[in-house]
Amino acid sequence: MLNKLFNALQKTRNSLKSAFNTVTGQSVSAEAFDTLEEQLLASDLGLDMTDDILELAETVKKNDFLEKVRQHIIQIVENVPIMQSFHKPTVLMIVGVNGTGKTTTAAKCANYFSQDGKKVLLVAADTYRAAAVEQLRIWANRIKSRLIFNEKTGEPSAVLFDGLSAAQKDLSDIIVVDTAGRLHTYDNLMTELQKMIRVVETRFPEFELKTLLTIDATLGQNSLTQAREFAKIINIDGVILTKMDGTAKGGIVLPLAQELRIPVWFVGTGEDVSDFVRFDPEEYVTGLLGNDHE
Ligand SMILES: Nc1nc2c(ncn2[C@@H]2O[C@H](COP(=O)(O)OP(=O)(O)OP(=O)(O)O)[C@@H](O)[C@H]2O)c(=O)[nH]1
Ligand SMILES: [Mg+2]
Repeated sequence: MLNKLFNALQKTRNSLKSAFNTVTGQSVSAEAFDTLEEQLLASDLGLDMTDDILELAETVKKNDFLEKVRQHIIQIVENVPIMQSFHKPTVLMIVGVNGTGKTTTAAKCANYFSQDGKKVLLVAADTYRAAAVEQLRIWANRIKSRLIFNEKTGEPSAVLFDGLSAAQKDLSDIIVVDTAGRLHTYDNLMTELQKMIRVVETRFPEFELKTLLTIDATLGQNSLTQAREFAKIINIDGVILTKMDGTAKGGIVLPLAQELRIPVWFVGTGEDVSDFVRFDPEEYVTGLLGNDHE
């Protein structure tokens, strides 16, 4: 488990390492601080964290610097509550911008919880994209999960209703709902999302609802804007960071925690259904800064 996150953070780790090397050498010039600032921003650590680290670099002796940075980052990440275990049947509604990885993530979530011994049901509530149901059906077959879909309707709330009715009957523990991609500016699609949320809350109060936003880690600051805007319209319980493999922008967790106070629940580390790890603050910091054995 540790290896997947650690490997996915390799590029970010390398770029941070070279950034920190600029200020831990013998003589530290003003240019070195500028370079450090640029590199921290490029890793998407966010403005607040970048300022904090620059301040540490100026005030702390070089031997203590990395340890102080580590402690500071752990403190920020640990301040945000992580995913709790569920005590009653729970609906995980996967929402987000087009192409950020919702359908793949829905399958990954279903697989994760079913391997955890939960009874899982998938609901294909993206009624917009023609191939969306088929894509989820392939995943559902592969992970042997029950899937509720209705290709005859253009009403996501109707599919959701069917899905939750089925979940009630077969006593599912976790219901994972795939939804259509949308930008926060698509008013009608955002209204529709609010309607889906109401369906769960008013018609199926026995289910807990958790709304999870998929964020494409490769998009860096743009993703942060997306999260901020979504959070203004609907309640976001957690983020799933997708495509963490292959990006040097793995610092994105920090502004999410520090500025938006939205916890990261899971991290996607590849295209396979098993490329999915539960977010753990300490593992994350080790992935970001390396460990002593490196
Ligand atoms: N490398 C990598 N690729 C990923 C990851 N998650 C998703 N992808 C890829 O990203 C692409 C888009 O994924 P989808 O799951 O279809 O995204 P979506 O948000 O459902 O897209 P729309 O339904 O069109 O909005 C696919 O090619 C996935 O294989 C990940 O963690 N790592
Ligand atoms: Mg999709």
